[in-house]
Amino acid sequence: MAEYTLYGFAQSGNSYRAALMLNLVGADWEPRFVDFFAGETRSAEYRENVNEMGEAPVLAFGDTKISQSGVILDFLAEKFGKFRWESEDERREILRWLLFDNQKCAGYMGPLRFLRTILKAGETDVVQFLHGRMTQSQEVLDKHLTGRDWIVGNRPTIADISMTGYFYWPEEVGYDLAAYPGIAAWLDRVKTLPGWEHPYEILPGHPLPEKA
Ligand SMILES: N[C@@H](CCC(=O)N[C@@H](CS)C(=O)NCC(=O)O)C(=O)O
Repeated sequence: MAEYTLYGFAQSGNSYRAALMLNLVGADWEPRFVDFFAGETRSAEYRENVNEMGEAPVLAFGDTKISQSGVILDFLAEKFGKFRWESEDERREILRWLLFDNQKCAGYMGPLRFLRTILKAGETDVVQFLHGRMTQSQEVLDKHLTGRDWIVGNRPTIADISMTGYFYWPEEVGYDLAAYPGIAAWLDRVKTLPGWEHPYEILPGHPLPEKA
Protein backbone atom coordinates (compact mmCIF):
# COMPACT_ATOMS: atom_id res chain seq x y z
CA MET A 1 0.00 0.00 0.00
CA ALA A 2 1.27 3.45 -0.87
CA GLU A 3 2.13 5.98 1.85
CA TYR A 4 -0.47 8.47 0.61
CA THR A 5 -3.92 7.85 -0.81
CA LEU A 6 -5.68 10.62 -2.68
CA TYR A 7 -9.46 10.50 -2.91
CA GLY A 8 -10.35 12.17 -6.18
CA PHE A 9 -11.47 11.79 -9.78
CA ALA A 10 -10.28 12.86 -13.21
CA GLN A 11 -12.79 15.65 -13.89
CA SER A 12 -12.03 17.39 -10.58
CA GLY A 13 -9.65 20.32 -10.93
CA ASN A 14 -9.60 20.55 -7.15
CA SER A 15 -8.33 16.97 -6.99
CA TYR A 16 -5.91 17.60 -9.86
CA ARG A 17 -3.89 20.14 -7.88
CA ALA A 18 -3.30 17.68 -5.07
CA ALA A 19 -2.46 14.83 -7.48
CA LEU A 20 -0.08 17.03 -9.45
CA MET A 21 1.70 18.07 -6.25
CA LEU A 22 2.07 14.43 -5.17
CA ASN A 23 3.65 13.66 -8.55
CA LEU A 24 5.92 16.71 -8.54
CA VAL A 25 7.33 16.04 -5.06
CA GLY A 26 7.85 12.35 -5.91
CA ALA A 27 5.52 11.08 -3.16
CA ASP A 28 4.61 7.42 -2.86
CA TRP A 29 0.90 7.73 -3.59
CA GLU A 30 -2.09 6.05 -5.15
CA PRO A 31 -5.49 7.36 -6.19
CA ARG A 32 -8.76 6.24 -4.64
CA PHE A 33 -11.49 6.89 -7.24
CA VAL A 34 -14.41 8.91 -5.88
CA ASP A 35 -17.57 8.21 -7.84
CA PHE A 36 -18.76 11.81 -7.72
CA PHE A 37 -21.20 11.40 -10.62
CA ALA A 38 -22.95 8.55 -8.79
CA GLY A 39 -23.31 10.80 -5.72
CA GLU A 40 -20.57 9.29 -3.56
CA THR A 41 -19.54 12.62 -1.99
CA ARG A 42 -23.16 13.12 -0.87
CA SER A 43 -23.46 9.74 0.78
CA ALA A 44 -23.68 9.46 4.56
CA GLU A 45 -20.84 6.94 4.46
CA TYR A 46 -18.50 9.39 2.70
CA ARG A 47 -19.42 12.28 4.99
CA GLU A 48 -18.97 10.16 8.06
CA ASN A 49 -15.78 8.31 7.14
CA VAL A 50 -13.99 10.42 4.56
CA ASN A 51 -14.93 14.11 4.64
CA GLU A 52 -17.73 15.77 6.59
CA MET A 53 -17.70 18.56 3.97
CA GLY A 54 -18.70 16.05 1.29
CA GLU A 55 -15.91 17.01 -1.11
CA ALA A 56 -12.94 15.61 -2.98
CA PRO A 57 -9.96 15.77 -2.75
CA VAL A 58 -9.01 14.14 0.50
CA LEU A 59 -5.44 13.10 1.30
CA ALA A 60 -5.22 10.06 3.58
CA PHE A 61 -2.12 8.73 5.32
CA GLY A 62 -1.89 6.70 8.52
CA ASP A 63 -4.90 7.66 10.62
CA THR A 64 -5.05 11.17 9.18
CA LYS A 65 -7.31 12.60 6.51
CA ILE A 66 -6.91 16.14 5.19
CA SER A 67 -9.38 17.91 2.93
CA GLN A 68 -9.33 21.28 1.11
CA SER A 69 -6.77 21.23 -1.69
CA GLY A 70 -5.05 24.38 -0.39
CA VAL A 71 -4.43 22.74 2.96
CA ILE A 72 -3.21 19.56 1.26
CA LEU A 73 -0.76 21.60 -0.82
CA ASP A 74 0.42 23.51 2.24
CA PHE A 75 0.94 20.23 4.12
CA LEU A 76 2.87 18.58 1.28
CA ALA A 77 5.03 21.66 0.67
CA GLU A 78 6.10 21.61 4.30
CA LYS A 79 6.49 17.83 4.45
CA PHE A 80 8.62 17.52 1.29
CA GLY A 81 10.30 20.94 1.49
CA LYS A 82 9.38 21.66 -2.15
CA PHE A 83 7.31 24.35 -3.90
CA ARG A 84 7.19 26.18 -0.60
CA TRP A 85 7.71 29.65 0.77
CA GLU A 86 11.07 30.98 1.90
CA SER A 87 9.74 33.56 4.36
CA GLU A 88 6.57 34.33 6.26
CA ASP A 89 5.84 37.19 3.85
CA GLU A 90 6.07 34.74 0.96
CA ARG A 91 3.83 32.25 2.75
CA ARG A 92 1.15 34.93 3.07
CA GLU A 93 1.57 35.87 -0.58
CA ILE A 94 1.07 32.22 -1.57
CA LEU A 95 -2.00 32.05 0.67
CA ARG A 96 -3.39 35.19 -0.98
CA TRP A 97 -3.24 33.51 -4.41
CA LEU A 98 -4.58 30.20 -3.10
CA LEU A 99 -7.66 31.97 -1.75
CA PHE A 100 -8.10 34.00 -4.94
CA ASP A 101 -7.83 30.79 -6.94
CA ASN A 102 -10.32 28.86 -4.80
CA GLN A 103 -12.94 31.59 -4.91
CA LYS A 104 -12.46 33.39 -8.19
CA CYS A 105 -10.73 31.01 -10.58
CA ALA A 106 -11.61 27.41 -9.70
CA GLY A 107 -14.72 28.75 -7.92
CA TYR A 108 -16.14 29.97 -11.26
CA MET A 109 -14.38 27.70 -13.75
CA GLY A 110 -15.46 24.46 -12.01
CA PRO A 111 -19.21 25.21 -12.04
CA LEU A 112 -18.95 26.72 -15.53
CA ARG A 113 -17.31 23.61 -16.94
CA PHE A 114 -19.86 21.46 -15.10
CA LEU A 115 -22.81 23.36 -16.59
CA ARG A 116 -21.41 23.67 -20.11
CA THR A 117 -19.71 20.35 -20.69
CA ILE A 118 -21.19 17.88 -18.26
CA LEU A 119 -24.81 19.04 -17.86
CA LYS A 120 -24.86 20.63 -21.33
CA ALA A 121 -27.07 23.38 -19.89
CA GLY A 122 -26.65 25.79 -22.80
CA GLU A 123 -25.79 29.48 -22.54
CA THR A 124 -28.22 30.33 -19.72
CA ASP A 125 -28.07 33.51 -17.62
CA VAL A 126 -26.22 31.62 -14.92
CA VAL A 127 -23.63 30.38 -17.42
CA GLN A 128 -23.18 33.89 -18.78
CA PHE A 129 -22.82 35.30 -15.27
CA LEU A 130 -20.15 32.74 -14.35
CA HIS A 131 -18.38 33.35 -17.66
CA GLY A 132 -18.22 37.09 -16.95
CA ARG A 133 -16.86 36.56 -13.45
CA MET A 134 -14.31 34.05 -14.73
CA THR A 135 -13.14 36.47 -17.40
CA GLN A 136 -12.43 39.16 -14.81
CA SER A 137 -10.34 36.74 -12.75
CA GLN A 138 -8.45 35.50 -15.79
CA GLU A 139 -7.61 39.09 -16.74
CA VAL A 140 -6.20 39.63 -13.24
CA LEU A 141 -4.07 36.50 -13.49
CA ASP A 142 -2.91 37.20 -17.04
CA LYS A 143 -1.80 40.71 -16.06
CA HIS A 144 0.03 39.33 -13.03
CA LEU A 145 1.81 36.73 -15.16
CA THR A 146 2.86 39.17 -17.85
CA GLY A 147 6.59 39.74 -17.45
CA ARG A 148 7.00 37.11 -14.77
CA ASP A 149 7.44 33.34 -14.90
CA TRP A 150 5.69 32.23 -11.71
CA ILE A 151 2.87 33.49 -9.54
CA VAL A 152 4.94 34.12 -6.41
CA GLY A 153 8.68 34.83 -6.43
CA ASN A 154 10.95 33.54 -9.16
CA ARG A 155 10.30 29.80 -8.90
CA PRO A 156 7.29 27.48 -8.96
CA THR A 157 5.35 27.26 -5.69
CA ILE A 158 2.09 25.72 -4.55
CA ALA A 159 0.40 28.92 -5.76
CA ASP A 160 1.17 27.79 -9.33
CA ILE A 161 0.21 24.18 -8.65
CA SER A 162 -3.10 25.24 -7.14
CA MET A 163 -3.94 27.69 -9.92
CA THR A 164 -3.53 25.09 -12.68
CA GLY A 165 -6.70 23.34 -11.34
CA TYR A 166 -9.13 24.04 -14.22
CA PHE A 167 -6.81 25.82 -16.69
CA TYR A 168 -5.83 22.79 -18.77
CA TRP A 169 -9.43 22.42 -20.03
CA PRO A 170 -10.02 25.57 -22.13
CA GLU A 171 -12.52 23.86 -24.43
CA GLU A 172 -14.50 22.26 -21.60
CA VAL A 173 -14.62 25.40 -19.46
CA GLY A 174 -15.23 27.50 -22.55
CA TYR A 175 -12.49 30.09 -22.61
CA ASP A 176 -10.00 31.14 -25.27
CA LEU A 177 -6.48 30.49 -24.02
CA ALA A 178 -5.05 32.51 -26.93
CA ALA A 179 -6.61 35.64 -25.40
CA TYR A 180 -4.34 35.25 -22.36
CA PRO A 181 -0.70 35.00 -23.50
CA GLY A 182 0.65 35.35 -19.95
CA ILE A 183 -1.47 32.43 -18.75
CA ALA A 184 -0.70 30.34 -21.86
CA ALA A 185 3.08 30.73 -21.43
CA TRP A 186 2.84 29.98 -17.72
CA LEU A 187 0.79 26.80 -18.36
CA ASP A 188 3.52 25.65 -20.76
CA ARG A 189 6.14 26.33 -18.10
CA VAL A 190 4.24 24.28 -15.52
CA LYS A 191 4.09 21.42 -18.06
CA THR A 192 7.91 21.25 -18.12
CA LEU A 193 8.13 20.37 -14.41
CA PRO A 194 9.29 16.74 -14.04
CA GLY A 195 6.26 14.61 -13.10
CA TRP A 196 3.68 16.85 -14.80
CA GLU A 197 0.69 15.03 -16.22
CA HIS A 198 -2.60 16.21 -17.70
CA PRO A 199 -5.58 15.91 -15.30
CA TYR A 200 -7.10 13.16 -17.44
CA GLU A 201 -3.93 11.08 -17.11
CA ILE A 202 -3.20 11.53 -13.45
CA LEU A 203 -6.50 10.47 -11.82
CA PRO A 204 -9.04 7.77 -12.75
CA GLY A 205 -12.49 8.41 -14.17
CA HIS A 206 -11.92 9.65 -17.71
CA PRO A 207 -13.73 9.38 -20.03
CA LEU A 208 -17.13 9.64 -18.37
CA PRO A 209 -19.54 6.80 -19.07
CA GLU A 210 -22.31 7.69 -21.54
CA LYS A 211 -24.93 8.28 -18.84
CA ALA A 212 -22.90 10.18 -16.24
N1 LIG B 1 -12.28 24.29 -1.92
C1 LIG B 1 -12.36 22.86 -2.10
C2 LIG B 1 -13.34 22.53 -3.20
C3 LIG B 1 -13.57 21.04 -3.31
C4 LIG B 1 -14.74 20.71 -4.22
O1 LIG B 1 -15.66 21.53 -4.42
N2 LIG B 1 -14.69 19.52 -4.78
C5 LIG B 1 -15.78 19.06 -5.62
C6 LIG B 1 -15.25 18.16 -6.71
S1 LIG B 1 -14.29 19.09 -7.88
C7 LIG B 1 -16.73 18.24 -4.79
O2 LIG B 1 -16.32 17.28 -4.21
N3 LIG B 1 -17.99 18.66 -4.74
C8 LIG B 1 -19.01 17.91 -4.07
C9 LIG B 1 -20.17 18.78 -3.70
O3 LIG B 1 -20.01 20.01 -3.65
O4 LIG B 1 -21.23 18.23 -3.44
C10 LIG B 1 -10.96 22.31 -2.40
O5 LIG B 1 -10.16 23.07 -2.95
O6 LIG B 1 -10.66 21.16 -2.05
